[in-house]
Amino acid sequence: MLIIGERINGMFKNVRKAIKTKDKSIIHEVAKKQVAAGSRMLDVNVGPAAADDVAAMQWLVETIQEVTDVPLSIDSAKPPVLEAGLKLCKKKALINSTTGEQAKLEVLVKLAKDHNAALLGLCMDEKGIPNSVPARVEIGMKILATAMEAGIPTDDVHLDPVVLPVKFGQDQIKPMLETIKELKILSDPAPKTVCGLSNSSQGCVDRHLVNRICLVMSQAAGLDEAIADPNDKELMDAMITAELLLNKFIYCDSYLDAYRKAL
Ligand code: THG
Repeated sequence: MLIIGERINGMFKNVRKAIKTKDKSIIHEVAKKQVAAGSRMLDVNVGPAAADDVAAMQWLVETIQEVTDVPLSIDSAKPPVLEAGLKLCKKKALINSTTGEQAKLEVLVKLAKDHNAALLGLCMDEKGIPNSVPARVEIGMKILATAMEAGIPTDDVHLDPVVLPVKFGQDQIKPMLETIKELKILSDPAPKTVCGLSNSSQGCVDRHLVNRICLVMSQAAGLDEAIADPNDKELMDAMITAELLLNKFIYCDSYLDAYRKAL
C-alpha cells in the first residue's frame, strides 16, 4: 500500500510557521522524516492560512525537492495553485484533487494531460458529498470516464470515497467502505482508491486508534493508498499486518522488517 505522507500541510503549526518565515529546515526535516518512515509520495498542501498560496506552493515544492526525489501529491482546491506546483515537479505528480463538478473536472483533466500527471478525484460534486453509495460511485465513474476520454490511463486515476470525521458523522464510515469496494469493480483494470485517513479521527480522543482501525478496515474493502502519517509506527505496523493478512506478500517471522526493507 502506498502511504502518501500527510504532514506537509499548512494545517500543521510547524509547517504554517515555516511557510510564513521561509524556514526551509523545518520542511526539509518533515519531508525526510516521512520518507524515512516509508512514504513513497508526499502530499503538499499550503493550508487555509497562506497569504499568497501560489507562491507558498511553489516554495514548498522547491524546498521539498531539495532533500527528496519521491513524487508529490499537489493538494489544493484551487487550479492556479495546483498548476503552479505541477510546473515545478521533477517527478510525475498526482493532482489532488478534482471533484465531479463538470467545469472543474474539465479544467483538471486538461491540467493532468498537459503535465503528464495522475489525477485524484473526490466522489463529491457541487451539491456536496452524497450520502448514498450509488451516488458516490456514480461521481467516481463520471471522473474515470472523463479522464479516459481525454486519454488518461485508468492506472493514473485515483478515486477518493471521501472520509468524514466519525465524531460528526458516525454513519458515514460504512458507506465510505462500501464505496471503496464498488470503485474497485468499476473497470478492469480498476482505478486506484485513496483517502485522507486522518479525517476519520478529527476531534476524537484517541485519534491513533481510530486511524489505525479505519485504515485496516479500508484495506479490507480494497483501499490502495492513504494520505496518512507514516511516522505513526503503530499505524504502519497495522497497515503492513493487514497487507499480510490480505495475502499481498508471503509470511516470514520478520515480516514487518522485511516489508520496510523492501519499500
Ligand atoms: N482526500 C484527499 N486529500 C486530502 C484529504 C482527503 N488532503 C488533505 C486531508 N484530506 C488529508 N490530510 C490531513 C492532514 C492533517 C489532518 C487531517 C488530514 C489533521 N490535522 C490536524 C487536525 O485537524 O486536527 C491539524 C492540527 C495539528 O495537529 O496541528 O487531522 O480527504 N484526496
